[in-house]
Amino acid sequence: MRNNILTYALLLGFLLVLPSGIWFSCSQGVKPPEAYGVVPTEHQLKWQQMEYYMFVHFGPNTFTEVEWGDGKEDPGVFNPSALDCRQWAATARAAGMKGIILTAKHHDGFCLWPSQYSTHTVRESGWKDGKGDVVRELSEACKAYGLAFGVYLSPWDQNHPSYGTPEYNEVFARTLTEVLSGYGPVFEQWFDGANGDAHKGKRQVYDWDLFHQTVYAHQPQAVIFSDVGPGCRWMGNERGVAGETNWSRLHVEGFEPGLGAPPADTLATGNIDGEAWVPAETDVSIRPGWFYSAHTDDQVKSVSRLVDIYYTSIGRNSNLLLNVPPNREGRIHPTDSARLMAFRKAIEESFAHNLLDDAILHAPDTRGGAAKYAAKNLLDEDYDSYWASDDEVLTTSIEISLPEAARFNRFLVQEYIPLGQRVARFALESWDEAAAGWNVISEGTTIGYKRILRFPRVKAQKLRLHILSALASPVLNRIGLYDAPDIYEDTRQETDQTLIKALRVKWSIESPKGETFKSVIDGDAQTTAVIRGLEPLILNLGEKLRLRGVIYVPADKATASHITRYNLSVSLDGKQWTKVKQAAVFHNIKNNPIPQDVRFDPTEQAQFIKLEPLETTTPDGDAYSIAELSLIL
Ligand code: FUL
Repeated sequence: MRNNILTYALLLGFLLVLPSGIWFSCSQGVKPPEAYGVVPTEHQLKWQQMEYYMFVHFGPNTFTEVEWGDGKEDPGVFNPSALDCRQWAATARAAGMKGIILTAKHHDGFCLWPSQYSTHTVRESGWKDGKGDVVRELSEACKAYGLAFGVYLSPWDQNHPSYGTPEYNEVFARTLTEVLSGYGPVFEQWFDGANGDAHKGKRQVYDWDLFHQTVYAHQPQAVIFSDVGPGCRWMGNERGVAGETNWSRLHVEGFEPGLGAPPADTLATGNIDGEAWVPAETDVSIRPGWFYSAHTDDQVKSVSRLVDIYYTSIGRNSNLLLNVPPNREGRIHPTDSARLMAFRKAIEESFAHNLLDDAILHAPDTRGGAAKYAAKNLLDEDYDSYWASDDEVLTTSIEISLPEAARFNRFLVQEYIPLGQRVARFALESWDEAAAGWNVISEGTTIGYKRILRFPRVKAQKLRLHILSALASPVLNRIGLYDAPDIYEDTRQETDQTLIKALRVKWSIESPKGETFKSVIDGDAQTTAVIRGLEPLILNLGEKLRLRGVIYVPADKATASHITRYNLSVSLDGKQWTKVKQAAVFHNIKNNPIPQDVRFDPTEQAQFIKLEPLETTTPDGDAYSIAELSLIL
């Protein structure tokens, strides 16, 4: 009897406990998806979540108006009259940026702090009687404004006497140590791969392992930027356009920054099966060049251009590092700052209201049917809650019902990247009641941390996110649907261009002979001439003019052969020439093929212009390309 009672009690207990036990195992027993491939470190994830921060190019070039100083400048040229790093920080903060990266040392070797390893620094300048330190002022301003601080240090150094010898690696490591141990936390260390001296035989073999160890010894959390990471990578151009397909994985074995980097188009897209997690960072300047020049005050990028850049960078799984160069006073120019505020406003208005807030989501393939992985997680603010499907599911969809039909023109989707990047192709579709079928509104390839699709406004009530191809079961943590307002604005003044258009009718190309070369003066930068044998280009203006300069517009392609070194002459009669530039250089033209202003002392009168190329970006090539030749009057 005693036994019976015991058995009875046990059975009852079992029956009472069992149902809740079963329920418990259903919800908790569904294992989370395993990570796919390489994944970001905790620091890379935090970095990616910053999304948008400021680049500051400042130094002697600000005063000499060149893009690449040669290190022979008198340090005295650096003399900002009213340097105000707090104004930079306040501007960045108000623009919605999360940090600032400063060119503490550019290719001219000039250090914006009084480095003990150089004699070409703020200490040697007249600024603040040689007692100033821009790195100190900016790092403190960043702290005060709640911004992260980052450092750009160019390995290429045209000033340091040891450059080109193994000793330079030690010098550079000590220089790094100085900056990384003396100014508080650094979120990103930027290593520029550019080396304009490489072809002249002055080639430094960099000790990258030493440089990386030095960074991590002092700033273990710092994300290291270079063409190939290891923390984040250059995305291959300076136009602000990341690959539409953009994997955060990259093949890095056998590559190194600079000349040993993968091709630009690989950097733009990453590698689907890359063995390292090296997400893209899009660096682009708000002005045509990286350093301030008063001549570009009317060429600050328009709001719509900046908004385009937002979509081709942050909207394509890349962070955006937007360069805003301070002027000779040492302040950000009001035009740049007004543009930044309008840009922020345009983006905030675009994403102010997620039309999915009240939507009902239905995901048939939710992982194990478990609440933990339900589609509603796509709409909350918690980064770590996500929707996932079962492991074997590689194509699936999430149906979306809006409370009523709505108009929209943007779709945002995020993968939960701590578990890797998985989706290879997806589409946003709307239900067509009449045809009883789904219509594609827009589609994309990779998603990654964040992907935004932009398309003409449509109206719909029932939609679906269709995952068409994935490398592993999709894991998404956010989706959004928005109706971004259209942008109306007036852009740069066209006065000069109108005048040139009127003058251009009289122009002709004297040399080389041939119809195809007319494209150089057709006013259309999309049409490009390729001139063989490095033959000089001679332009006849058809009348005598007072000239202040010439503009060389290179072909808008990194693969084209651009002129890097040239002579420029002017003439009254096409016979007697006066050289206004001799062996002059177009800096950084390979990576940033923007129109190149060649300014000279105004000529009395000139009717002929001769551009004589001496070297091109393809050093052994014997041809150069040119989209347009124009005038500065
Ligand atoms: C390039 C440099 O050569 C430019 O001057 C600029 O600093 C840009 C951000 O990177 O490689």
